[in-house]
Amino acid sequence: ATGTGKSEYTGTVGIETTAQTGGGYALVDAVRGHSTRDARNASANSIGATSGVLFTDADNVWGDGKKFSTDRATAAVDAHANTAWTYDYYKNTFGRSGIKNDGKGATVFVHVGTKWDNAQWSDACFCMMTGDGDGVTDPEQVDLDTMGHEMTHGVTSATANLRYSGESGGLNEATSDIFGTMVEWYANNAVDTPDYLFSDQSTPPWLRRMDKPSLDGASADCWSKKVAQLDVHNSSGVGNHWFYLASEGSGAKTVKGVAYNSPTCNGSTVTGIGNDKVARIWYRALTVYMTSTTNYKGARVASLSAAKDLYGAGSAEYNAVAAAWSAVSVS
Ligand code: ASN
Ligand code: ZN
Ligand code: CA
Repeated sequence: ATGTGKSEYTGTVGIETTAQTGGGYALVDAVRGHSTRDARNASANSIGATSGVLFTDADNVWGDGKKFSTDRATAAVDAHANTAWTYDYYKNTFGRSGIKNDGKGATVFVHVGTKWDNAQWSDACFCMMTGDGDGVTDPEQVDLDTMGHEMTHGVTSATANLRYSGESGGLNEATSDIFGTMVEWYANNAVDTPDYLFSDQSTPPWLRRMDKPSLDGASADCWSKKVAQLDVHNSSGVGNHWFYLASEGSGAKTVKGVAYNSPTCNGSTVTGIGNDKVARIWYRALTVYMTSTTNYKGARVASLSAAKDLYGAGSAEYNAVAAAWSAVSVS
């Protein structure tokens, strides 16, 4: 069935629901396999696949469209719809049927914890968990790039399985930021104006950005030996910066109304090839060439192997990938 969702970030949206025997509807997307549950404020570390309660509704009209809503279904509308966008991005771009490519959907939890200003993926429950934000400036953490980021952690686990520490951890995080961003570009203005800002709707003005990651005060723009010591959400900066440079090129540029200014670390000028191609290259690198211990040097090799497969050695695409890695000091 198709329900009407009054989302907090996207206005009124169609959502895939399931009619229940005995009447009413459940927040189960039978097309993509995910279901959305109210964690009832249980903490993230206590949640299992069947924690909380499945959202149900009598008339298939869900939520009230407000941020920080007292209607608990509102955040569920965004989480449910944005998980569907993410599934569709992987399916329609790469032919991937869900996180494990087996057609099965994850469980999605909203209202995790109390004022938990975060979201996460768990392999253990095959579930995504989202909190309600800080209750002041940050609303519920259910916007599209956030859901894309968390679901991508599941995809990474099921493929390269990049270990979540050191440089491989930074690559794991960058992969989630890259595909979280690409889901936003895939959905286009149906959800939000696409950008290279991460978590800009739920953590305004943004939590991380890809043109110059160091603008967040902690992320790395350029590779150095020190990068492995950073938190994985900051060593990701090198990979995010590479992705931006390979996509859009270096220097100042306004894209869909947002002003970016991406410096290179080696004084070079990089010309971008567009984020669709870079994402294709990264997906192939992730699913064919990277392993749990891949570091930044290895990611350069993996993405060049992928670019060679897709576009040929010495192609403009291959050369842009190489130039962007050199521009973030990975050679
Ligand atoms: N939002 C964070 C992430 O997905 C959560 C965490 O670090 N556990 O990376
Ligand atoms: Zn993450
Ligand atoms: Ca964004």
